[in-house]
Amino acid sequence: VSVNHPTAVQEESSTNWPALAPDASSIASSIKYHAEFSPSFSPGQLDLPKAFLATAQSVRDALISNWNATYERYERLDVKQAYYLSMEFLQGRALLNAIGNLELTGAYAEALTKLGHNLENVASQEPDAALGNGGLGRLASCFLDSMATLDYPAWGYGLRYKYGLFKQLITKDGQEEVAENWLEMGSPWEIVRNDVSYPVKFYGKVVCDADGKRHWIGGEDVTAVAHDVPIPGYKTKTTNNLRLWSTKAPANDFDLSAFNAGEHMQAYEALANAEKICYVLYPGDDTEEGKVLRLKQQYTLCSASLQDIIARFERRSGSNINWGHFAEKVAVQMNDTHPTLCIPELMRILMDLKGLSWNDAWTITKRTVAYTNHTVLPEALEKWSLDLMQKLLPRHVEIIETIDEQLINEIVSEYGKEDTEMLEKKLKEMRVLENVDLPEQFAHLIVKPREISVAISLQELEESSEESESAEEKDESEDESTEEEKVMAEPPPKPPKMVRMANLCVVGGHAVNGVAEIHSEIVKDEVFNSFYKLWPKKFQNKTNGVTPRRWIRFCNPALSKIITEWTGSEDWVLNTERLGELRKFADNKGLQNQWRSAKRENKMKVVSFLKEKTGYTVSPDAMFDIQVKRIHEYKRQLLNILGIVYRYKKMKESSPEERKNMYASRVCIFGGKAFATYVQAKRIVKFITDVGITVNHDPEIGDLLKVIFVPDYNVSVAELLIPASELSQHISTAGMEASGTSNMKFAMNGCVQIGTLDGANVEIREEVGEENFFLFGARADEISGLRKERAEGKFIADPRFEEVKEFVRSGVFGGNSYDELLGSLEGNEGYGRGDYFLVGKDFPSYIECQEEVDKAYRDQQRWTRMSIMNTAGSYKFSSDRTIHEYAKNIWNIQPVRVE
Ligand code: NBG
Repeated sequence: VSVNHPTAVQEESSTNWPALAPDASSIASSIKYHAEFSPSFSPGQLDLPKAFLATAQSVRDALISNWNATYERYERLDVKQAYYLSMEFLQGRALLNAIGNLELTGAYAEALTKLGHNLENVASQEPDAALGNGGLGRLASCFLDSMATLDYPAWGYGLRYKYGLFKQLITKDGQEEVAENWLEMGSPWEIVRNDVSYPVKFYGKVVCDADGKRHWIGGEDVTAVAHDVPIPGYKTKTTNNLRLWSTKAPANDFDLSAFNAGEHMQAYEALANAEKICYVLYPGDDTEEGKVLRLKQQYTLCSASLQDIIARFERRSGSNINWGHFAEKVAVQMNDTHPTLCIPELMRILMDLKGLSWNDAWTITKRTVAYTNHTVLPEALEKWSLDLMQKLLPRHVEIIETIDEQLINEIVSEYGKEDTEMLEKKLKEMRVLENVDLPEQFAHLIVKPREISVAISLQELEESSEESESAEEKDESEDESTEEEKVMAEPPPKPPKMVRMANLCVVGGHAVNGVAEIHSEIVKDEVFNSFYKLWPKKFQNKTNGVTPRRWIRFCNPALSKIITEWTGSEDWVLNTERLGELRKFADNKGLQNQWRSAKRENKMKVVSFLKEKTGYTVSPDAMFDIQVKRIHEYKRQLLNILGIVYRYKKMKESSPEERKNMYASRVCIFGGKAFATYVQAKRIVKFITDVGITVNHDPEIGDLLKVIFVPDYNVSVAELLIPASELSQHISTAGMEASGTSNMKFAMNGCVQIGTLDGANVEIREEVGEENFFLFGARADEISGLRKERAEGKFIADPRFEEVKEFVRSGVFGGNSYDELLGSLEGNEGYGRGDYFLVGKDFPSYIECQEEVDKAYRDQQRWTRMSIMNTAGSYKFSSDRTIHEYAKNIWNIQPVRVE
């Protein structure tokens, strides 16, 4: 792996900041100034919430001045800019990150001390900006950090949800969700641009004028308003932008006469209707209203962002706009399929508003847009009802239909000469529209359903269709069946017509990438295999990465200090390949001692945190074994907890002496949110907490085993847990986790992993070395065979798996028999999904592997070596490397130094 940073980045340039906040005294004055003149609180005492806000506002001053300089530079040089469109950004807290990147942490700490505060306490006042679910949103945020750090002209575009991801409470009944009002106190980081707003239209109809031009008219309009969040790079003046849209009703939509007539609700109906678009991240979409809202969100993001991008292009072009140059100035990356509407929206604007031909617009769109796939789970590959889309976005549906038609043409010219069966198969699989009849001009190519498909020439085809017509007539004349039989013989209702967003992305984008090597292979070989065969050059891999600033340098100062000392400088924060130098000291006693004491320091923080959040007291001498991620069956928290239950059972069966010899003490920590309507995931949460209640109060077990579910896992909690981790679990069913990114953060922080050969685990294991990774479980290429075997009733469960289930059913954990939960692991498909995620299959190799973990941990020297080797081998997983790859192979953008 070569991680080359442009030379510009290696220069240290940040010594002369604008005179806003260079030293502790002027920072203190700036904070005092903001406490008085940017007030959100009553005058008087500088208490903690106020101190946070005033501190953040003083940082923002520095960010704004850098933001402006960066913006002017891009504007003046008219450079090609990349735009990362994402429905999610999981930013977490910004204060420590911003002052860290500005290299002002020391000065701020000192300034706050002068004001009677402590930086850490002040920083902890900040609510997490959780405008995302998990990996996909956090990846977007890591990317923003790398883009700015590497001086790439690149912006993020997203939505400013009023309520981010819900707050999770853990009660005796499991998870409860509460709205997360992160904007309650206002956000000090956003700058509202009242002068940057665009109309976004829904519903209405399309009319054609005398020249044949299409116009989308009527319907309802909302206004999208820009909120800019400055994104500072590390050790550079470059400060990029995350532009988030909020929606409001157009200026004159308040119905005053209705209000005066006492119809208060009706008076603000339009306002409420517009504002609710950006109310919540992932509104429930089980209802029609929910679906409409979600589609409105997606379209708002695409439409407002593209209008903004196009306006910028036009402005920078001045009087000579050449649309042929658009793709030389603009790259749009779609983070998963959520922003797919970018494709028809760009087409619409170019054709209907800018007057370009279909062909020109299509060429430009394809050269501009690229798509990243983040999942292979079929239920996550978005499809939208064509009828719903037709109502909401009638012009886009016309465009999508034409794209579909073009694609059919291409498929026909590729496969039309082969047998019709093949052609039919390809059309069925590849078309953008699903369950939609072929356009008339193609209808003759395909034999009607239920007729036997045979390779036939056109002439034969005509003959056969004549025959089938006459056969139909004959059927009718001879029809003597009873009414009842007729009803029974009626064809089943037609399946709903859908738009497949992923197919649209693949067709309309010039590049398609997966997010880890194994995932990108699956994308080519399975998910989009037919497209891959048609356009092999489109497909790429971009293994994910995470920012080493937030995920080592700032969240783990103790370890950072040691790395700097042993590698000789702080260079590693930008050039992570320098972490590799730690390898040669992996056995050094001095380094090992320092390493262990840093880990212990971090563990102590978690000990107090757990006490505060859960009431449980845990020992810092025990191994901290962590699984934190969204709760999902494929991520297999159930495998982890069943492994723990098995361990508990065995401990109970042994004498105190045996227990001590066999097992390393462990604190098993879980964290993660279950989607509010995902019942099985919520059962898993409840089960874990139930096990915790029993095990943690068992005096026979004591510190040997503790099971803790940390409530409300988020970015800030991750920043605390990951530096303290010793073992982390990445145990998804092979082939199902596209990449994973926490695995990278854990490795960077010297955490050894137990995992399957899935997602980025594969590459992590390669980099850190097999001997420093605990591998178990079936491989991706075995999974479908294993499922089939299971479905045929050929799977014989390991007795240890039967034993653990039996134990759970016996009622040890509060009298509940967990029928639904355990039922999902049984049977052959059908009932309860027949252990689709193969927990039972991998269980024996998992628990055996865990025994190896215990052995290794008891040899602390060996363990510390493994830990060091994990940090040393993690250099590839910096998002700087990933962003360089996107910049070079997809976006074609160059770094620009802001002087
Ligand atoms: C997630 C995958 C993870 C991956 C992140 C970031 C979605 C749709 N996908 O494995 O499940 O690490 O994306 O790429 O959220």
